[in-house]
Amino acid sequence: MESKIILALDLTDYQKSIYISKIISGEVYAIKIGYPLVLSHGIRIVKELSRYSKIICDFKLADIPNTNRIIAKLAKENGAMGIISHAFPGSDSLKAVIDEFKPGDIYAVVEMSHEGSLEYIQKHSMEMARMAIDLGVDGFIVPGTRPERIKLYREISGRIKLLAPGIGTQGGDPVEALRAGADYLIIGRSIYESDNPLLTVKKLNERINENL
Ligand code: NUP
Repeated sequence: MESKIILALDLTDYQKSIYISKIISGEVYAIKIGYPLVLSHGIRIVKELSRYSKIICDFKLADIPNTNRIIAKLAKENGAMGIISHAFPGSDSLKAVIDEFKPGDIYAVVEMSHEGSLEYIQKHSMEMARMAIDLGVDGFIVPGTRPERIKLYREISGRIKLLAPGIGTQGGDPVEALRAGADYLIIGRSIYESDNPLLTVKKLNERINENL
């Protein structure tokens, strides 16, 4: 069975990131990289890691359409298969990402996993989700820390994939998030900071397969 796990590789160490990507790629659906790795080693790290795994660029695009477009183009040119964009800057900004990055997968952040997400983002999350569906995104980032919210997104999302971060270190439970309707789990520290990342992922995959 295909793994439900997307490894969040928030490292700055080059050797460690290559090593973990190599050993873990066969056990995860994709690897998500963001500013820690790209600011440390440049956008070429996307190309390099895409030799081992599908890469999702977590750039949380939140700019005017033109700037979003330029960044989406860089991610695409360097081999990313997916990109994460914020929805809150509005439909024109998100549409710019979609137009530039297709046929790659575009995932829109509609609600975040941390506490601060309740202050502003969550208040408009359903509106943002509907806007993103209308524009044709492929998936949403939904909070793995709040399974009851994942259920709501599942109800309105149809074919749209739900990717849930916040599992493990932030307190979310993998099986609960998947039962609530998540398609994939984004997991970082509880894998790459463990003593044996490969064994940790294998055990997670086993637990998921046994409980779904
Ligand atoms: O709402 C979000 N929460 C979140 O943790 C949206 C995200 N993109 N993330 C990212 O998921 C976060 O930046 C990190 O890369 C990963 C979770 O990592 P960890 O808490 O499992 O270490």
